Amino acid sequence: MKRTLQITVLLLGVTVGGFAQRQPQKLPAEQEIFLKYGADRLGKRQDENMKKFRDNRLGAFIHWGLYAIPGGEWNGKVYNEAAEWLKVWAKIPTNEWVKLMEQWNPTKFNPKVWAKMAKKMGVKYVKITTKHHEGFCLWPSKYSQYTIAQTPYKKDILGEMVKAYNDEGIDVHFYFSVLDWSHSDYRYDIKSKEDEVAFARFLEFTDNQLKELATRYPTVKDFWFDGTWDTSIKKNGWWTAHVEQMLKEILPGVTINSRLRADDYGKRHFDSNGHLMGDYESGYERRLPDPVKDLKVTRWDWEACMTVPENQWGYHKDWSLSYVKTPLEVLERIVHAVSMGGNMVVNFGPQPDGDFRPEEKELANIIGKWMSVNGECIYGCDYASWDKQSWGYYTRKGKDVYMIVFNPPYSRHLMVKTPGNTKITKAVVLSGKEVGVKEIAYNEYHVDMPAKDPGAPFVIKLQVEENANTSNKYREALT
Ligand code: H79
Repeated sequence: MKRTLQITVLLLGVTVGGFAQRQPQKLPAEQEIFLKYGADRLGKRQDENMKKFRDNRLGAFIHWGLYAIPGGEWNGKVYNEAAEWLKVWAKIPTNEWVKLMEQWNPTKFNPKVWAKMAKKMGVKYVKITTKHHEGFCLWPSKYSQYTIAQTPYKKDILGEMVKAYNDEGIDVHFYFSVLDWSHSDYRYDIKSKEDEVAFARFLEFTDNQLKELATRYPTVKDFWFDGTWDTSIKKNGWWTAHVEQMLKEILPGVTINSRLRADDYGKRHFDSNGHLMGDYESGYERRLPDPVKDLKVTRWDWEACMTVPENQWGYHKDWSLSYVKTPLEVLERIVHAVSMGGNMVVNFGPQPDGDFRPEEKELANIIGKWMSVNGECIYGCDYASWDKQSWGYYTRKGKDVYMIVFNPPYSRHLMVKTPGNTKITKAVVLSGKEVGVKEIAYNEYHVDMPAKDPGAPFVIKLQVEENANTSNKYREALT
């Protein structure tokens, strides 16, 4: 009774403010409700593993599964929607879909080439779909009949990838879909005793697969859960907390995304008291936080992920069906994410033959070239908390502040406003020359453009002198 009343107060509080669509803010402790399966901590994790996750900043997603074979086309019809959901769009029964396993033979697959490509692109980690919604496992799971072991390829392709990426010093993260279209015990909701029994079996099966992944591949650094939005899972919030604990017992230090979690009341990502569950927020899929309204994102770790076409994660034959972002547009999103204190993961959907499509190779190349010159404004960098300027974004690492210029002004003066008691003492273009800095008013500077226009986004590193008493307050916008 008391609990119900408290929840009502909480919900009212959130809607009356007119921000029903936003995450509830932290409540005063006395108004918080008791949760058995809510947040495990307040604030960011500060251990070495989390620090590494955060410092990596740039990652790549690999969406590879049976869906790569039809590539968005079924019985001569091309579906424009996400290729990895084709089974749903074309209403293909599981027994027919899994026959695609007979065609899984990626003759051009070379994990060393994949790892070198990632290394050259400058990504510090790769998130691999171990099992997407379709249920096909890229590892020889002993709990499923739909695995790589039952294809002509036979070998443990996930293991080959893990080894190759690790050999290049790249962290491996596992994507895992709880939702499994191939499993007869999966339930979208629990409406009967029979559902309850079947779903309990399904959760045990999932535990077994996760334990299998965590023990077979002990170098995995992170689990990124997906397919956790159904009512059946929301009614079993206890299980999501259990999974996180179970994985952390097997792999101390492993990081886990918020999308796994649901609390006692089925509230996801953020618990009923407004606290983040899991280690980092993973709701930014194909979008970024709003730089003005979402200042709060700097309070927790977060990671965004993006597709290159509008919404294709798995391989789709025809990218002309939606707008394809240019490498510069992808780069700008990477920089924007880091400037707001987050990570960015760029998606790749390898072809069924094991090669990457030319557009993705070119993208990796262009990003890599830029990162090789300018990577120091990305890796280990964070939100700088300086006033947003229209020429681009700021990032910060310790005492260094980086200006990442995407829109140079005709005036050729880059306006910089520094926080109180902060002086700019020097400005240098990365892998270039020093540029002029002029103080034009109190805490206002003009930083010069490089003499020769770089013709591409460039980075200026600022050396600053701060009064020890200066505290960087939050401003009106992120960057
Ligand atoms: O793996 C990629 C996507 O396939 C997967 N996540 C990324 C990383 C993803 N697909 N869809 N979604 C995430 C969002 C889910 C949308 C849903 Fe629905 C809304 C699921 C249930 C309601 C749309 C409508 C899909 C089914 C019904």
